[in-house]
Amino acid sequence: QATPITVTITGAGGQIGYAAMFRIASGAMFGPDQPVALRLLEIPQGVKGAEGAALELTDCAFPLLTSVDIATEPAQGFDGANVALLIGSRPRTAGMERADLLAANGAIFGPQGRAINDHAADDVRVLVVGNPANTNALIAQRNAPDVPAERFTALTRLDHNRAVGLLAEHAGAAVAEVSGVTIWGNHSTTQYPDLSHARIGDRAALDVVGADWGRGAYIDRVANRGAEIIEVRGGSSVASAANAAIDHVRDWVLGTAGSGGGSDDAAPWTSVSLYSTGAYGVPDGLIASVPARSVGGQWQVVEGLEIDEFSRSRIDASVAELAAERDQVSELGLI
Ligand code: NAX
Repeated sequence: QATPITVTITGAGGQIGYAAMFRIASGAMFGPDQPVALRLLEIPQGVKGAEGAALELTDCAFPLLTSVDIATEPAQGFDGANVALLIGSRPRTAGMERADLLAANGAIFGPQGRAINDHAADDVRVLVVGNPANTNALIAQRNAPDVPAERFTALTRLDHNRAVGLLAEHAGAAVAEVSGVTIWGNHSTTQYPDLSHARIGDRAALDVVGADWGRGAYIDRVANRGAEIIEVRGGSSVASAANAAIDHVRDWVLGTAGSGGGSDDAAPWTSVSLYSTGAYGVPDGLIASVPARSVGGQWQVVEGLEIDEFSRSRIDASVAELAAERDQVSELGLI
């Protein structure tokens, strides 16, 4: 049997961790032939939740699950991690000042970045889910100087999947017919769900749905979908967030679905918040959402897309928010 892949899940006693771990253990992340070892990292208040989940994992008798370890120290939690899902964070609550939010997350993602740097496996891949996800990923990355920067990513796959799902629903088309959707920028309400290059079957998506909707109400609907879920469900997105995290890591490790591992112009892409090296005018070092394919276990930004004036201004606005967040955490001495 193959060597197990060690997956560390932070915030494993919480909702998204709970929704993710059973699917990971069942093979949804790496396929039906790849064993996994789980490490659940929590703070003391969350340990009972992780312990309870671990009991249930035993009761599933997953053939692919080789071990479950629970830790409260990052050094132990990230020891030998091949994949790190950073889900636990301090999200914004009502009345919280931005500086307090960023400082609280600096206190989480700085030490976690250092522990990943010192203890994770050489091939570690990091996905930050906990909000503010892009800037938390930046904090972790800047605290892990020995890990290649491109191994730090943040989750905008949920936004991408929402964008695909809502487009298909509106057009009365099958999800499988939709391609070429991109989420640009920050995982926040400034994000830009871009249909400029999207297709439904063999037609341009904007011709099918009309630019009034595709560049109007659609953008707001996708960007505010999290709030819509909270309003209707009475709680934030959980299963869809866990699903997106699994999609993100699966595509990263195994290749973008349907691309056959190739990087030809026609191959499908997804949206990933990646460490920028300047593509599409995103300043170096920001972790921003871009269109990307995974080839040979590495993300590659889709090159050469034409960006019109409307798209340019929307991308720039969201990227400006990321730059402002970076400046704030820098002023706070967190990076
Ligand atoms: P929960 O509050 O259910 O769980 C969070 C867990 O993290 C808790 O058990 C807590 O004890 C633990 N935790 C806190 N600090 C920790 C630390 N330093 N080390 C280890 N564990 C720690 O939240 P849940 O619904 O699971 O959401 C988790 C995060 O995902 C939130 O920050 C949320 O805002 C974010 N989301 C991000 C999304 C995205 O698309 N990027 C979408 C869904 C979700 O809103």
